[in-house]
Amino acid sequence: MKLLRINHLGIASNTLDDAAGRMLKLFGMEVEHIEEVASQKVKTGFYPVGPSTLEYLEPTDPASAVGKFLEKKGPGIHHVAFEVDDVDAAVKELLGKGVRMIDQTPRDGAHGARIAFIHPAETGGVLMELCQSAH
Ligand code: CMX
Repeated sequence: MKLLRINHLGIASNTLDDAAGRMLKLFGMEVEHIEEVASQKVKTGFYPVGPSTLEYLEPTDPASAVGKFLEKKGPGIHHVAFEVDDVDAAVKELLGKGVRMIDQTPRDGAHGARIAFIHPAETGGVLMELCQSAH
């Protein structure tokens, strides 16, 4: 597979309002898009930065992946997402190498993307996402 770019960095935040206040104060940036990903029990707020994006994540349930992360580690970088042109092929390639995937098949993410997570135990402690954009 070829990693095309860093599509986004996911940042865990207690609330999207808190993130919005910081982005406005620091960089004069307003949120471009807010979307709830019900399957992940998370609300996302997107801030484009050149060819990439910051994706703030607010848990809608403390027992969700982001809720547990916040409880354990506090706010901060949660995952890095790489753009690929064929996420199905990329996941098959990794499974073929015996890599521990959180998602054995890609699933729907925010912005109509199809995504799959690699377990952080495989990556040196960073949660990595493969992402195929809708456009
Ligand atoms: N980055 C790095 N390590 C992480 C992590 C993260 N974001 N989240 C958890 N971990 C680590 C923990 O520190 C822990 O490590 P140790 O065993 O060394 O202590 C280990 O993973 C297990 O952590 P846990 O708190 O017991 O959590 P779970 O095993 O229940 O789940 C994980 C961990 C990564 C499998 C789970 O968070 C997951 O499935 N994540 C993928 C989905 C996701 O994150 N969704 C939110 C974003 C959705 C979106 O952007 O659309």
